[in-house]
Amino acid sequence: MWSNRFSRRYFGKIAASAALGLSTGSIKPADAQSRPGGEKSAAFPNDFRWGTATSSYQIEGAVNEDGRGPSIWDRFAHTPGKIVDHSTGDVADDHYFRYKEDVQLMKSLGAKTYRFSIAWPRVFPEGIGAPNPKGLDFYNRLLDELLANGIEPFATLYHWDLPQALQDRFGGWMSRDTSRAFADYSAYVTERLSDRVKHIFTINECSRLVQLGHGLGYDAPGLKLSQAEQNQVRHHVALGHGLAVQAIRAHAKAGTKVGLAENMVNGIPAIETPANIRAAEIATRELNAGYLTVILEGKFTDAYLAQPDAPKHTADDLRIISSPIDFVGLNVYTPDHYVLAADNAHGYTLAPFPASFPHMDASWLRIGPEALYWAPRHAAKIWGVKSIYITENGTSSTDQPAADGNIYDVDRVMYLRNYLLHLQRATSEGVPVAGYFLWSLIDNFEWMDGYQKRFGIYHVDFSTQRRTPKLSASYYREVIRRNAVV
Ligand code: PNW
Repeated sequence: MWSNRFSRRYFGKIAASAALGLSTGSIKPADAQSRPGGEKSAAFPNDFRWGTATSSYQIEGAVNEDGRGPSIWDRFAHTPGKIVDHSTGDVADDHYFRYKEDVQLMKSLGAKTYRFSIAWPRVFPEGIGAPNPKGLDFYNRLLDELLANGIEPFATLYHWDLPQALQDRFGGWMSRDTSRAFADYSAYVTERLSDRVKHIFTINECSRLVQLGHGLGYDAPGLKLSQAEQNQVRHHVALGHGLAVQAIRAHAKAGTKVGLAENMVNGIPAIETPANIRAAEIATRELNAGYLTVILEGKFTDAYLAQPDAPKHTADDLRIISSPIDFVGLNVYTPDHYVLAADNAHGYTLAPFPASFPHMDASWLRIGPEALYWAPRHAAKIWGVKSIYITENGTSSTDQPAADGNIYDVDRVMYLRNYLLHLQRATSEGVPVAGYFLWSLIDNFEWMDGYQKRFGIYHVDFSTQRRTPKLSASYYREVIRRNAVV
């Protein structure tokens, strides 16, 4: 279902490439011995951080608890026809009440880190104005539980659950009032939690929230805006990110690091030749012009600016947007484009995908393990990023308990093994990847797909809330134990 949606969003908005001022990293050739089983050669750096990831609306439930206000996802999920199985996140994984049990699931994997998101409408039910300390208290409890169990928290401030009041009052991200409100919320949370959270991500996946939320209408708030309006939304999200970075720096306890988590559009050399690698770098920089490129370079590309739909902005906006960050998080699921060098104005062409290209259970989830090599390598090479986290990677599967009660999700294990091999290639060549967060710890509310798509390495029976480890949980435990691809 998503294959058409996702491919449509990427084709057709390819603009001319621009002059390049790229920094080069210190990237060494691949270790030819990198294979699973060869424990030493398939190893990750000693201090590599393994974890899992979730987000607030997808797991917490408890939408009316302790003064939480409604979010745009409550409104959207309750609108008939938006979610394939007519479900909502009202209960989801009931994590709000079962977080202690869920922390034990992480502990049993041997994971030392966890990426979760904070629900803005729990903290500011109206988005701005009076805070709701009872809402923030949930995260105080969660942090204390994580730290008591030796798990380092990584917090995302915005994983799409915008307070509905801001949508109603300002038109949400269509207005820079929302960017400013996001900074105020970020300051409030940082002030109170950064004694325990040392890594903060501002916004999760600007790319999807613009395209699916404001272009195609498949995600909340379900808008179908013009290209110019979408570019303006993207600009306000980037501005919100920059203002939040400044607010976090101003309010954080010493040692707090800040970054973002983005599903960067990832161009992969169709055949690994120097010319195609160069073309893939040019394409990747251009295809991320409105967000990652402007954040990391402080300016839009010439081609992005030359289009009639370019966002309205000021020089001051660009200065704020490009406030220095400490790390970049990359959500990597698919090979977005295979790229070839071309003698045209762009310097590259994007190969169309044959209908036979393989995919996982979700039809948008094309299998291209090398995506997990190229995404961090591009970030390091194109922008000189010095610290990278893979903030999401994983797959859904039709996994169900077998007759013996076990869940043999061998397709997910196959997917993870192959993607991790390519991540290991990256770290062995010196690409600075510091950690990996598997999406997801538990099956959860998969946005428009409701509970029909299961991304967890723990199965959840949503009628009983019982969690059961899948084979992939055993696989991941072994990867973490050996610090190597297994
Ligand atoms: C991510 N793509 O979305 C989200 O951050 C998660 O909340 C979600 O549950 C997870 O992936 C699985 O769908 C995606 O470009 C964004 O193909 C973009 C893509 C895929 C997933």
